[in-house]
Order: sequence, then C-alpha cells, then structure tokens
Amino acid sequence: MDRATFACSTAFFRDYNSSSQGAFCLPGGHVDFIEKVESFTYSDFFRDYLIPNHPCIFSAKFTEDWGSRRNWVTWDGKPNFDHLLQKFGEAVVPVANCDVKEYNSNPKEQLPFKEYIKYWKEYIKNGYRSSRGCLYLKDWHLSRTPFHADVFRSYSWSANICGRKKWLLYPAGQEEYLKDCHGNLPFDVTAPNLQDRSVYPRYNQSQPPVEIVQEAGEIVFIPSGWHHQVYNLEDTISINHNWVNGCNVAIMWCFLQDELAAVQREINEWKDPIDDWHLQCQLIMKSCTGIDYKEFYNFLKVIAENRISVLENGLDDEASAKNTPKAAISTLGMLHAVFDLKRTVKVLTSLSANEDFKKLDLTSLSPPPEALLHHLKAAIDTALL
Ligand SMILES: O=C(O)CCC(=O)C(=O)O
Ligand SMILES: [Fe+2]
Repeated sequence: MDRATFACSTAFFRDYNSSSQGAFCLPGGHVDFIEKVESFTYSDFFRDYLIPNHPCIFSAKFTEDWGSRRNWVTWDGKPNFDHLLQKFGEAVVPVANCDVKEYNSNPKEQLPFKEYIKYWKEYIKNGYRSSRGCLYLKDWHLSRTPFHADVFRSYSWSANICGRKKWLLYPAGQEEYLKDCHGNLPFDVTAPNLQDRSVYPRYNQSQPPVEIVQEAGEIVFIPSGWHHQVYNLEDTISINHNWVNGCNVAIMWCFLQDELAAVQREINEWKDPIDDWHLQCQLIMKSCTGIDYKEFYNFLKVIAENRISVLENGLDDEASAKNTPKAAISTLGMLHAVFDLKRTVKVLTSLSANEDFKKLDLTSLSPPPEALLHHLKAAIDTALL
C-alpha cells in the first residue's frame, strides 16, 4: 500500500466514522471492468473497491498464467475431467443437492471425487438431467448458489477457471426489503412469490439487482455484506476466496452483534429461569454463525499479533521464503499493517466495552483485552514515528 492510499483510507474512516459501508450506492448499477494488469495496483484496488465496498470484475488477463487455467481445462474450454481425476480422484468432496431445499440451503453429502466426476459426465451426456437430481460440488460449484451473503460478511473473489456464471448482486442493506413477513430471506430471489405483498411486504421498495455475467478467466470481486445469487450458465469450475481485513472487520463485528441480538430475541423469555443465559446465547450463536464473542476476540488477536510482528521485526528470510501469512502482509506493506492495526484497535475497543462481552468469563483470554489494546496502540505509535 502506498502513502497516498494509506492517508485517504485513514481519512475515510476518521471522517465518516463509519462501521458499515452499506449506504453507498453504485451509480446506475454499473460495475467497473478492470482490463489491464500492468496499470492496476493493489493500492488502486484498495482505494477504489475495498474501501468504498464496491464490486468489480477483473479481465481474464489476470488469470492467464494460472496453472489451473491451463491444466484443468481442455483446448475447447471445458473441464478437463481426465486431469482432474488424476489430480483429485481419491479426494472426498462435499456435494449439495440443488433440487432439495433445506432451510435456506441445500442438503450435503460426502462423495469420492471420482464418483462425482462420473455423475457429472453422465449428467452432461443426459442433457443436464439425472435421477439423482442436480448435484453441486461445494467450493467447485456446479449449478447455483442460493441467495446469501458470505461468511461473517467477508469479502470474496471468485475466478472462473472455465465456464460462465451469472451473478445477481444486492448492495448491503437491500436485503432488508427482501425479507418476508417473518424476517426470513428468500431461497431464490427471482421466485414469483416475492411479488406477493402479503408475504414480502417491502419487496416493491427494493432496487433491482446488479447483474453480472462473468466469462471464463474473469474474477468477480464481491463486497462485504452484499447478498448474491449465482447461476452457472455452463459447466463451470471456479476458485473462490473469502477474506477480512481492516476495511471490513467492523462490518464483521456489526454482523456478530446483530446475530447475538437475534439469538437473544429468540430466547428472551428464558432470561430469568436460565442462570447462564448469556453463555447459552453465545453457544447458540456459535452453532448458528460459526463463531462466538470470545473466538472473535482471538480472531482479532491473531490478526493483530501478525501485523505487530511484521512491524516490530520486519520480515526474516525464512518467513519470506515460505508462503506464510506474515509474508503475505509484508508483501502488502507496512502501511497496510498499520491500517489494519488501527481498524483493529477501533473494533477491539468496541468489543471490550460491549455489555454482552463483559458478562462473559474473560479470565481465559490471554493476553487480556486491555493488555492487547495497549500493545497494539504502542506498535502503531512506534510505526508512525
Ligand atoms: O460460484 C458460486 O456458485 C458461488 C460463489 C459465491 O457465492 C462467492 O464467491 O461468494
Ligand atoms: Fe458467496
């Protein structure tokens, strides 16, 4: 990250004091297409997309030298089943059945990869039909992903190794208009019953989704908290990655507070009879969301300590030779580490002051939150000297 990007990113959070960037709109639903690799830097990406939380598409030039684009794909752009079998045949993979709805997802089973490929070949031969339904290999998505926002409201990028996808994107906050009268989001945002005012009372106030068709080789960037639904328009293999950094860690914290509040509302009537009601709320939250407040503290701690160690010790040869997280943040630069630390201080301060967090037994946290905060602030001050 360069100095100018550091300055404007720090100013962004200082001036707007914004923990959620959901209010930002895309002019005319337009999504930028980034054509050239040479003239686009990480600082450009940070300033123009991560900070304002806007989507973008990277051209196929960004992936043309990826091994997966050469080896996983046949000359005519189809999945190279022989190569994939040779490479991953023995793996056991999670497979979802897209034809069956279970809550707001699809039921999953574990299958050997080679069995999945056999199914996929037969499915194609049969005109994209099978008595087993439409099976979906999770992480190498086959058909359609139901309407969702990503885990912990993280950012994601998704690169098409081969095939094409259609994305329907709703800017953060729009999901409020897509909820039914019980507060549940639809499984399929294109279903005709969304027009039914008695079921989806606010649907007519929602903006139409931003629609993207992603071609082979292109990478789509999905901002934090943007709900989306995805269709594979042909046989498609994609690589996806989720991440959180200083720009969206406050969005993650807001999301966790909303999740806990939802649990508390659900079991509010048991508040008095249950002694350890607050602990029970954390347990339920963890089983629904995958993380509780103490784990979130540890998540912040790991990120902070990684950044601090880069600032304090720089990068030794051993760390840079290996593909470690320390090497990764160091590639992004010291200023990125400082930026992430400043945002972590903000979120950690809010977590430490949070009444629900304070009610938990925090003696197991090491170091205690105040000590970690102190260490973080000292590391920032030294770095900025
Ligand atoms: O490709 C898909 O089916 C889903 C991808 C997705 O939801 C994501 O990358 O966030
Ligand atoms: Fe997603």
